[in-house]
Order: sequence, then structure tokens, then C-alpha cells
Amino acid sequence: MPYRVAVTRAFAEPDGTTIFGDIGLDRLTEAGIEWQTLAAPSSRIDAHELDGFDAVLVLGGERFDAESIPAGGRLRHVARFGVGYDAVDIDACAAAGITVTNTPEAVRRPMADTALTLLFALAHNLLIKDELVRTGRWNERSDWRGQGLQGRTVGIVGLGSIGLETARLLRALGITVAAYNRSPKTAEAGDLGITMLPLDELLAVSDYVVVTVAAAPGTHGLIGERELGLMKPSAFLINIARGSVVDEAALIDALRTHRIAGAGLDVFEQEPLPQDSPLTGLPNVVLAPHSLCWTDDFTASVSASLREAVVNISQGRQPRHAVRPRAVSA
Ligand code: 8YV
Repeated sequence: MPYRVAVTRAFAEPDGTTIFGDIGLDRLTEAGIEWQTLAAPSSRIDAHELDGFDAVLVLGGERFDAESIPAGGRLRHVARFGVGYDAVDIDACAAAGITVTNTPEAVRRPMADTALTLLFALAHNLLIKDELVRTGRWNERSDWRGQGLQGRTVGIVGLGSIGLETARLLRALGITVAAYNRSPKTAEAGDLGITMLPLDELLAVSDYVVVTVAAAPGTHGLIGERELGLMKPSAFLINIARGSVVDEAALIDALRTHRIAGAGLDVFEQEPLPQDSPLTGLPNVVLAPHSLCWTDDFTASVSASLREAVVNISQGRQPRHAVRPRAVSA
């Protein structure tokens, strides 16, 4: 019986083209693996759609939970195109003997570049200066002097793979970096010259707070009114993790009242961000539609990592990035 892989439809067309470009599904075919996109786009994958499949490629934030697992036990692999698996019920998968994989090494650099893009845009007032040129307000440029980064402190919330890569790039630029992580990463921090701090202290000393922590019950609303209140009025918040980690109403309030200087956001509590969100009318924010890391190298590396996981599991080998490792039977 051929190994059969379903590809979620919200981000892919029936011919296998995807919103990310070519993810190399033909390589799966070459490896003797059959693939097919699901019939219709949906925000949650239903069990009946996965009947007769061995694996499913979850390209976006589609929900996969106990109701997504078909009876019969054929499905054995949920492959996440990206690093975040907050929409995948890991416990339900483990209970059903399904391996969940993600692609942490592939998104590491594109996501760290995303953090830096927002940081530089905020520091140099890039969006405002772009608008001055377009609207014939060249002479107002002296009102928008930027902020040099030498001597500033960037505080990273969540020193996982993306947080560490962001820190590495910032340190290479000579920028002071502090970090908060639930379990202190003393060795990694020491190697990079990063100071580990408790969250409250990190918020108080940072000129830029970069949130890279994974979405989980323990990080829901991690940055709320109290935490924003600890930040310097001159500081900026950058969220490249998940909208749920930051209390968006509290953030909007802090931005409106200039409790903090500004924010750079690639993620939101509700996506797509509703057009009437107060965020869209605020001048001190830089917004991106949860895609700032979508570059050609992102597509190439995430696709390669995803295909490797599919081929490995289809051939009975351990994948490199199982979210909850378990023995794989052929
Ligand atoms: C991608 C992400 O946009 O990797 C993640 O968890 O949120 C983003 O890097 C996403 O993976 C595409 O589905």
C-alpha cells in the first residue's frame, strides 16, 4: 500500500502550489510517496478528511485535535510547516500514537531576521519617514530623529532557538542583550554574553522587548497591563511569537497613552487582524500580516525539513524534530 500524505487546503491549491511557493511535493512523489490536498480550506481539520492517509502536512495555523484523528489508526504523522504547534493537540496525538514534527532549525534565521527588521524599522522611524516622502512632507524629517542602537539594551523574552539566534545576531552588531527564560539558559547565555534576568527586571531595563516565547497555557497573556507598566516609556515591544502571549487590549492602551513608545507586531490575537482594530490607526506601530519571515530561504529550508520528516517517518526512521519523541514503527 503506498504511503499517502494529505496537504491542508487553506494554504495550498489542488495542484500542490502553495502560498509559500514551491514546497517540493514532487520530491515526495520521487520518493514513492503519494500526496493530495484536502478538498476544502478550513480552519480545523476533520477526521473524515484524513481517512486513508498516513500523514498530514499542516501548512498554516489550522487546528488539529482529537476530532481530527480518523478511526483505524492509519494516520501516524502530523507534520507542521513551521515551528509553532499551538494549534495541534499534542496530547491527543500522543494518545493516538501519532508523531508530531515541526521545523525549528529552518525557521530560526528567518524569524531572527524578522525581529531585527521590526527593531530597525522602529529605531529609525522607517514607516513615518516613508510617509513623509510620499506625502511631500520632506521638511518634517528633523522631527523624526531615530534612536541609535549602540548602548541600548534588547531584552528577549523566551531564549529558545529563535530567541538565541536573535541574540546572536544582535551581539554580532555590538548590541547589549538580556534575556528571560522560564528555565535559565546560563551556558548558552554565557557563551553569547547575554545577561539572564527575571521577567520584571528584563522589562524594566530593556529599550526593546522582543517576544519570541512559544504560545502555551503558561505563556497566555504573559505580557499584560502590569508588565507593560514595568517597561520604560521610551521602550518598544516587538512580538513575533503569537498574539495570545500579549494582552492586545492592554497593549493598545499602553500605545495610545504613550505608556510605551511603540510596537512592532507580526502576530495578533485574532488573525487576520480586523480592519477596524485600533492598532491600524496608531502611528507608533509597525504591523505585518504574520508573514514577515516568508522569504525564499524560509520556503526552501522549511520545505526541506518538512519533506525530510515525512520521508523519515514513511521509511520507519526517527524524525529529527519530533515534538514529543516516541519510537517509530515501520
Ligand atoms: C509561519 C509561524 O508563518 O513557524 C511558525 O510557527 O508562525 C510562522 O513562522 C508559519 O509556520 C506558516 O504556517
